[in-house]
Amino acid sequence: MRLHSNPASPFGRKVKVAAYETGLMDRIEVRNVQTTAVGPDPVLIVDNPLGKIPCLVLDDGTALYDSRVICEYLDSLHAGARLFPEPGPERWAALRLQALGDGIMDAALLARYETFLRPEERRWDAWIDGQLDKVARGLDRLELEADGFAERIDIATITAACALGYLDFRFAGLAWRETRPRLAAWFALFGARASLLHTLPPG
Ligand SMILES: N[C@@H](CCC(=O)N[C@@H](CS)C(=O)NCC(=O)O)C(=O)O
Repeated sequence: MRLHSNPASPFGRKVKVAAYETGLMDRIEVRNVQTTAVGPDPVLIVDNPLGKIPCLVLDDGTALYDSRVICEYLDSLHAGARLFPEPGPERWAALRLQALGDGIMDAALLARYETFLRPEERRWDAWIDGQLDKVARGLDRLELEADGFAERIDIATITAACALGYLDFRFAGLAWRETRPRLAAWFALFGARASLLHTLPPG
């Protein structure tokens, strides 16, 4: 299988962590891509018309996106403990936490694009602040739930860890740990897993 991704992409990292945790990473060849809304990668858009990473191309040419679909697909390929719980209350809880982690990454990415991509004279500070407020509220919610993360390796904890890793990578100044000690303690342990260490964003 071929994965369009980028070492800096938190959603790409989520898929790679899921692949490591399910023992499937050695079946995936990664194609590193630079892609933005204003400069989509020409090869990627053949597989994903949205021009977004991650996108997984199966051996028969079928393209899967986005990270939620790819992670669930990978989870269907292995015989170990499931990343996605069976249908029922646990599954809804895990999917909701996945959406929370994805939402933190979406908001952080939009804030990043606004400063990194958008020409300075067109920047809108209130909009950046609004995205970072979403990040802060999302983190507060994760802090409330962090006690339930211990020992869990599933799509909820993988997504939360990738969101926190992205904040450390691009928004170190947020100092999110200062007011979220339980989340910080959990991430110190979870972030030391081999799957997370193998997929660290570029230093
Ligand atoms: N919902 C998507 C989000 C993917 C996403 O936003 N990827 C970013 C990079 S981390 C991207 O490809 N941005 C390029 C663009 O917005 O055109 C997922 O879960 O995979």
